[in-house]
Amino acid sequence: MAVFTRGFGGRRQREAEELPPGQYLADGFPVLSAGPTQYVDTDDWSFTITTETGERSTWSWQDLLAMPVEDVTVDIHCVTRWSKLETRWRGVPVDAFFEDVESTSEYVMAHSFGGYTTNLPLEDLLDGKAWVVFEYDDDPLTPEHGGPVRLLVPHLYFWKSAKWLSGFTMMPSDEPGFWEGFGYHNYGDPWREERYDGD
Ligand SMILES: Nc1nc2c(c(=O)[nH]1)N[C@H]1C(S)=C(S)[C@@H](COP(=O)(O)O)O[C@H]1N2
Ligand SMILES: [Mo]
Repeated sequence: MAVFTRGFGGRRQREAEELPPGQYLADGFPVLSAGPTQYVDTDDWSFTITTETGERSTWSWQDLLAMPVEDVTVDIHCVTRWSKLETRWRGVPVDAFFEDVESTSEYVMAHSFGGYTTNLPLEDLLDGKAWVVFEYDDDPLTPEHGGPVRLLVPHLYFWKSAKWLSGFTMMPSDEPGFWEGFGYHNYGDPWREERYDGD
């Protein structure tokens, strides 16, 4: 009981002090998708990085499971103002995919099954800042939350964490993804409240 009370107090403390500006703590785990939920079998899933020269590297579900896996506990922040603290994921750091990819491009377009896209600087995906995840809270990632595999980029607003991830295209110059083309901020740092174009 004492442990529970202390833990709860700690969480409340975090809520007050550690939410980015304009965010509130979500109840549960909201689902936000611009289109219909995609149902992709692990047998049909693959992830392809296409470079500026057209070179392609592809990983199957089996390839993914053979890669170095990490457990990560991170806070996530949606531009619609909900945040969730200490969410638990399992996946492969994006760095591992780039070990065998040769590219001079500094920008990445993440692609999803279903057609969603979002753009990111390559450096925001590397050095342990982003993961290709397939479990949430010790269970396989559900289709609603982007399973079998989604991108996780917790230091940016959650629209950058593409659900139903299918690939990266390397871009020599930056281009807007889906929401970025509809007026969302190009970069999306929650601590600077970069919600919309011009913020
Ligand atoms: N493919 C795809 N990925 C997506 C989206 C989407 O519509 N399609 N929505 C984004 C937005 S705006 C948010 S807040 C999160 C929501 O993830 P969740 O439904 O798991 O909470 O997914 C992001 N990734
Ligand atoms: Mo969002």
